Amino acid sequence: MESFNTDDELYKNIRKRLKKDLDRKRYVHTKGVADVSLCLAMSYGVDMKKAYLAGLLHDNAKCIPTDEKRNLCKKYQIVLNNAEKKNPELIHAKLGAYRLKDVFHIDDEDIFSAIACHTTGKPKMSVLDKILYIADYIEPNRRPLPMLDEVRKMAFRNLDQTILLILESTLSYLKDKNAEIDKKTQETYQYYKELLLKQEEL
Ligand code: DGI
Ligand code: FE
Ligand code: FE
Repeated sequence: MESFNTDDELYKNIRKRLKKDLDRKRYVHTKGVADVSLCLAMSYGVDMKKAYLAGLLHDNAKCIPTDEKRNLCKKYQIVLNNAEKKNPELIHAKLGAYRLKDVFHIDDEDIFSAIACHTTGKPKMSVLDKILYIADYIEPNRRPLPMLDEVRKMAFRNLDQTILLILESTLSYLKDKNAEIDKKTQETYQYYKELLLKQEEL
């Protein structure tokens, strides 16, 4: 097995850069997500290095001012959908994925995918995609969210069931707020609901 150590220069340099680019709260959240991604990777047999990097880097674009986010999307030729145009808080996922190679010199399709879909999810997520999506929700420093205790317990038992719980909770939160629901969020919910129903029928 390839050696892994969170004290390697690679991770130290990334943390140093993130500490500069993110506000204090976001930096603490980021370290929480990286640690939980690592635990889930151990539990589900995923590459620890990829899981730790995905966790560390998932919100790398979060604290960029909105106008600059839009300019950077043009630079990377990122096409924004309607929900992203109306809700700029969604942009940091795709933008963060494109900055991986350019800013952090990480060229890895699996990490790119996990970061690009970490806010909305997507149908047919890889195990790494699921781990990051879940770690973002359950990391220890998150403010109390609905169903958090159940979601935390489920995370180490069944990834798909956990994804569905998180999506249910997110959709009901967004509906309460009257926020525009990204097509991807709705599609992901539908996909995992049907998948779990089919599994129950077996
Ligand atoms: O970046 P984080 O705060 O750690 O978490 P995140 O990347 O999941 O982003 C969370 C925000 O994104 C939260 O304010 C809810 C919002 N969000 C998630 N799905 C949708 C959404 N917002 C809209 N408008 N539509 C969605 O489908
Ligand atoms: Fe995020
Ligand atoms: Fe996050």
